[in-house]
Amino acid sequence: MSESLFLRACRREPVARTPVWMMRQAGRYLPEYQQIRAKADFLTICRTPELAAEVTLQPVRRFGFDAAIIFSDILIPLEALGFPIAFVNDRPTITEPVGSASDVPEAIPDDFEAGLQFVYQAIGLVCNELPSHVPLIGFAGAPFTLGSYLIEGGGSRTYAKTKTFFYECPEAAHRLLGLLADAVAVHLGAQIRAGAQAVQLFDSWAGALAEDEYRVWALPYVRRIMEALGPTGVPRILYTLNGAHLTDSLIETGADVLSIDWRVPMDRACDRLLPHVAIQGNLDPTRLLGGCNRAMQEVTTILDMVNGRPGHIMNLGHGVLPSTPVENVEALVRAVHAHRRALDSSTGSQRSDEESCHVGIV
Ligand code: 1CP
Repeated sequence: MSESLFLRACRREPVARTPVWMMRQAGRYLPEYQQIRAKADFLTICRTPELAAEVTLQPVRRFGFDAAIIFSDILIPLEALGFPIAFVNDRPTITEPVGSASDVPEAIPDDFEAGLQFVYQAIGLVCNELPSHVPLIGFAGAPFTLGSYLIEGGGSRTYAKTKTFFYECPEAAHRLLGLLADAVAVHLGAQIRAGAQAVQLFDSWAGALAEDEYRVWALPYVRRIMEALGPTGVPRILYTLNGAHLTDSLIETGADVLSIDWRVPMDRACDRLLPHVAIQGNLDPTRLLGGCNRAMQEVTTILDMVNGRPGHIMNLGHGVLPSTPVENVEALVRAVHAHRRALDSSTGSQRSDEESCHVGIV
């Protein structure tokens, strides 16, 4: 398994070609996911190990990605912490949000891990099926992002309730974030024991924080999780949307890989980050909405900017959009593979423009 391109890139070791996978690679843009989804709602798929395992494997089979990510959701562990979740019009909702200091649980429930067994079982099933060179990524939400869902009761544009809670009840807010950090460390540790060979922490909404606030409300808790997982030796990936202003702090978290969005060009990101961490990213998911030649060109532009430096994993800057044409995802993977061939044949960074959009992935 040490031969996995993905794991080698996470460790900034040289690779024969850039590994590629996509955030939200299992999901609504895939017809085979839609077929399962027509018979089972989203939470049922998450809670049924056989279904979760099947949808995890679908994109790996179809596209030949270099990593799988377990099908679940960042909100799933919140239920095991005592906060029921529901999807209303496809948007996540916390039915009993945190509104006051007394709503913050005193401790992680004794049956927290037991309540998440379906995730660990799904991981076991996936690991039995994956080819040996394709590792499985486990994941969880980071404390700020999870805390914002708990306090807002769902998604938010301004995080007004979250920030009000932070400012008015700072002691309870820190207690909540600490509890979430410990729970996430337990959940990720259990995923690793079940077979996950890398973990990704999604701090999707932490980009809403100015750097001084990030250092108070996010950094200590992300670092606590990274430190707890350090002894496992598995690569720890940290994703932050809109996080370019947080770069110094993100490096300080102790993550092995920073997953970045598209707002900073890849050549500049490489110069700044590669001395410290590996980089995952950074194609804007909306750039997969045009034709497939365009998708391939966008990928080639990013790979040219990396210019063969070790420590890059090709990915999107945020999750794939449900309206993305499947052919464009095929084109993305093909462009990454073609870039290797271009390098192999010493033709510099020229890609094979003549490759048709309709050739399947092998
Ligand atoms: O079928 C459906 O209707 C459900 C759509 C869906 C899917 C496929 C949701 C609802 N979650 C997921 C799966 C999911 N979520 C994965 C699976 C593995 C994969 O990548 O293939 C992962 C890693 C997540 C992580 C997740 N969930 C994040 C972090 C990443 C990100 O997108 O920023 C967040 C914020 C969530 C919450 C969530 N779950 C679902 C939705 C629509 C949302 C976002 C809601 C919002 O904007 O607040």
